[in-house]
Amino acid sequence: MKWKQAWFMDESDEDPRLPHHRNPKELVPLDHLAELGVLYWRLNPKDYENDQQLRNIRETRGYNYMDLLNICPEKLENYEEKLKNFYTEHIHADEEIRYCLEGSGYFDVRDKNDRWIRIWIKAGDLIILPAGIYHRFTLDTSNYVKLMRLFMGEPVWISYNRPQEDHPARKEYIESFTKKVGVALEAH
Ligand code: KMT
Ligand code: NI
Repeated sequence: MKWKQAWFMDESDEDPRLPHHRNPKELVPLDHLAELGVLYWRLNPKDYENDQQLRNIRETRGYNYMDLLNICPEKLENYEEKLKNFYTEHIHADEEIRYCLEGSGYFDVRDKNDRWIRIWIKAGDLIILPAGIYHRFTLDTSNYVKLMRLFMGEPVWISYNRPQEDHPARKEYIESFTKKVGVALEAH
């Protein structure tokens, strides 16, 4: 599938729910995201309770925990405060796994040069952010998303706001790049 759903963001402080494309647009290919450790699957969100593909991903990666999160004022307690926290740049000690079942929204992740990449998530998109990557989330102008949250074992939802350069997960994430470069050099 051609990846048309990620782009480098402009730095304007307009409404975060707007796309924030640069002018001209700078799309980001899927393999660039994979280099950052961001993984992506396109699934069928209609019958997610019986989806074999989802089952396989969950089994392979050990995601035994699952819950659903409706992000709209009627269904989410402390809606404004939660949205504010989601959009504050942070990391986690574990992967962040989100599967969009309805609606849409933006995950922003920092690349190796500290630029924001905006990833547009719609129904059927499952995304995994690695532990230690700086990121944030906002709704788009549709103002609604229904997400499945997956986790390995007992879920931990603690966010560590930037700066976190001494956090073990951050250090490990940064090290994972250096290691990969090391391996690539040895292979030559
Ligand atoms: C988080 O940690 O929950 C986020 O980064 C927000 C995305 S899911 C609403
Ligand atoms: Ni997060």
